[in-house]
Amino acid sequence: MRMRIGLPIAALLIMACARGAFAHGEAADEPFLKDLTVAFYDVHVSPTSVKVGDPVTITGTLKILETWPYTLDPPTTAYITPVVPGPVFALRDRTVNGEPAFGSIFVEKGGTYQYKMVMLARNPGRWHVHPGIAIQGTGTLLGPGEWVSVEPSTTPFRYDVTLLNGETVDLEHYGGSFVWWWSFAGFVIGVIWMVYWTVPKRTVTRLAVTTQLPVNDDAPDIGLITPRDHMWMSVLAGVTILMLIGGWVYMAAKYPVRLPQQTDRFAPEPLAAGPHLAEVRSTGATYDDVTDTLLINAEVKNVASSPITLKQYVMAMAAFVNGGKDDQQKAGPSDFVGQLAVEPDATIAPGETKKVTLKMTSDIFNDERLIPLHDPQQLIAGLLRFDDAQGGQDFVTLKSVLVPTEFHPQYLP
Ligand SMILES: [Cu+2]
Repeated sequence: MRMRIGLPIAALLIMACARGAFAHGEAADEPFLKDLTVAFYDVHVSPTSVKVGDPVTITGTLKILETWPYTLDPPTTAYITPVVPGPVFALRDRTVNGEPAFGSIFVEKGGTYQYKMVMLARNPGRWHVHPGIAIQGTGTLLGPGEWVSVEPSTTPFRYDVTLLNGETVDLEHYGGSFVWWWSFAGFVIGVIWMVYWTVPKRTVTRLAVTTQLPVNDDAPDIGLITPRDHMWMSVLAGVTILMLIGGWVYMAAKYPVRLPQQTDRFAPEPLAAGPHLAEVRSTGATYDDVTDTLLINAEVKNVASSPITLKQYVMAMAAFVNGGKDDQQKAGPSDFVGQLAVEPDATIAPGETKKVTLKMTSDIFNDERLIPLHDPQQLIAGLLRFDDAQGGQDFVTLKSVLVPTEFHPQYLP
């Protein structure tokens, strides 16, 4: 009885206290699940203002880091996907490393995947659009998000595809009413069965009695299951079998040309490797939770034949840029791009080894929960981007042990 009152009160309290939800829970994953698994960079979503039926393109690159945690299943099968709140867009085309990728792909630790996804705006609204990679055994890991507003259109949404026989159909409505009514017919049979056994009968309302009976006892002496019940259940089973046979005959007659559903899985060809520019060793990182400042100390060795500069640090969905506004815009959606200060900020000569400190101050560390503050393994990982004078780029994975230095008062005992 107490539960009956308590639960609604608890529900009301939760509803009253809950604040408006931002986006779709992208901060929910543990820091290690974001930092050590996949780094997303060069993400672009455009255009950010469209009408229903218009295309929106997501481009970018992701790397499955060598630091993939041993506590997770190794990454093998995955698909790269737009992550949006429900079916508000329809995916039209997707390529990975230049090849059309209709479904899942085979991936590996250390693999770099450049993707392009074109989707059509389906529902009006303002939607947060991310690229993501769904990895079997792990779940979907998110890249940075961009807001896209979709205005209504005067023409209703269509998704035309050409079939093997040359006919063009609109997938948005194709077979829609048949699927609806056919499923409904199956549902009705189920409802009749359920009502039959629960409303006029006492099978459920007198559980105390019925649970005492052995499984195969019809208990005709107390009128639990009568020969009449057997007859009606046979009728329901018969109708179900007739529906199945009817369905098969209808399909064979109406759609004589059929092809089994296709799966197309492949391991994308690796991208052409750029020049290898640097070797990096971490000498520790600290995070100050009061000022939201991440410091990473590293030793960088230039292994190229020309001077190199450290331009960017990418961690999970965030990119920190050592450069001006233009460089920041190129790095990804502005909510997920921050400033990177490199100390000393000088080019590193060929063969030279230099100690550098990377300093980043941003709300995103807290907002996206990127920093492990109370974990059994205080590790972060990301990609360092080095540029050489010839326009070459090299992304080097860097794993650092992180020590929190200052705690918010709320964390202190
Ligand atoms: Cu989002």
